[in-house]
Amino acid sequence: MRVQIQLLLVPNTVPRIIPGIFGELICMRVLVLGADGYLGWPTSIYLSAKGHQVGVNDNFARRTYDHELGAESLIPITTLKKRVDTWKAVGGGNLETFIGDLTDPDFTFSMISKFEPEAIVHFAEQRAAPYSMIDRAHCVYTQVNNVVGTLNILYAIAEINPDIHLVKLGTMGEYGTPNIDIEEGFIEIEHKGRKDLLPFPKQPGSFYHLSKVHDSHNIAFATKIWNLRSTDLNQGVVYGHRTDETELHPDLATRFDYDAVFGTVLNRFIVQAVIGHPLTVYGKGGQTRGMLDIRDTLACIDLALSNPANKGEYRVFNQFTEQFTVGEIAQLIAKTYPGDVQIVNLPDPRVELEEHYYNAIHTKLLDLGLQPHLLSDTLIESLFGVVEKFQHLVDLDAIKPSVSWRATHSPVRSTN
Ligand code: NAD
Ligand code: USQ
Repeated sequence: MRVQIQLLLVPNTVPRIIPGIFGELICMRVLVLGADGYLGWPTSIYLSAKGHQVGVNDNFARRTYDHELGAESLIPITTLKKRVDTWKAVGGGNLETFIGDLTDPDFTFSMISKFEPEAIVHFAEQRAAPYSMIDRAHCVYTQVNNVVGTLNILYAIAEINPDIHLVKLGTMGEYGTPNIDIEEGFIEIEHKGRKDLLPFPKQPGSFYHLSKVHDSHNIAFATKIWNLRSTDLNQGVVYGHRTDETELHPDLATRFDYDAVFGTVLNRFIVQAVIGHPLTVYGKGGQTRGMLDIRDTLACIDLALSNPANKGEYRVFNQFTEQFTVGEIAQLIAKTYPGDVQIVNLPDPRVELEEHYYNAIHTKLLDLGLQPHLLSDTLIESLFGVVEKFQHLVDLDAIKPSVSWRATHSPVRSTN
């Protein structure tokens, strides 16, 4: 099935059967943008292990935010060069590397011309909601970086090869928390006796989430006018750290953030439980989010690549496996951790509904064959183990929420 579809996607391509370290597969040329990040790195080596020819791009913006915020990944990570060399040394294959900024149109065009991808996986954006809410400059940076980078990619695809399948990381937060079920991208509306299938209304909760909405509109429009192929993956909050490939060598580890700006909620609560810090539930803790294990991020990307969008098709998948309230996550972690765990309800630094209806449909990836890793005691226990190993590196100052949605100048750590 997978083979037939890929041959249909690129009719002039000679099938290349390559032995990957985890089996054999028809090989595609896949360019991963944002490949030095939390999700981009494990995705790159996962696709390489599957036998694809993988190109990797990053401009190290994420490492620069660490310097700015005085924060860093709890689990030490090596440089991209070292990661790429290590991957080759463990038998994982060559990753052609392109260092550069996607907001530079000439760089983006020449990278895509040179690598000649059949598919592009686009992770390369500023992805922290709190970072985008620090002040005017961080808001503008986030929106320019994300929206302009994506526009440059769309133009390059249209000019170089409109057959390239763009797989773009969006976010469930584009929808916000409406008082109705959230559909997968589109909703049928009947208005004054007429019906249409329209984009689901977007009510995002930060300037970062808004940048993803702007991207989605730009991708949908470009796909329509230039007859492109695109998949918008509205992903929920990701947790976890280990993948089959990162486990092969310590230098292949991906980052694990726990600070109040870049750390996502479950990863943060794991660190807090291990170091004996109260779990920082913002507000009432009734905020509900779709979530997924990092291994399912890789599986979803794989499914999207193997089942490409048709010519002229802009499609949306809601990419998460389970939904939880923040309070439920805190309770689950408190119950699972062998030691004593306190939970505090802090004043919510964000402007968001602290209790709300939430039911998001997420069937399209399951229909394509996704077999979710559901959040289990075993997974939580394994995360405790990883974090315990590095707990001596935790910076307590990084845990307290430092960015308020209400202030136009938030007291981030660098300006304290
Ligand atoms: P990350 O910050 O760890 O990785 C993003 C990478 O993109 C970084 O290495 C950064 O240096 C790079 N980058 C940023 N701007 C760039 C530019 N202009 N040119 C080149 N490289 C650039 O983020 P992540 O957690 O790996 O998330 C990846 C994507 O997935 C993001 O688009 C994010 O919005 C989306 N997403 C993440 C999560 C999550 O929980 N982590 C959830 C939903 C969606
Ligand atoms: N929260 C707490 N305590 C904390 C941290 C967070 O209660 O210590 C709450 C937040 O207020 C929010 C929820 O947990 O209600 C999720 O926050 P988060 O920081 O884990 O996730 P979020 O800001 O939504 O962003 C993350 C990623 C982003 C991605 C998004 C998916 O950083 O890139 O787009 O998850 S989603 O949430 O579906 O939009």
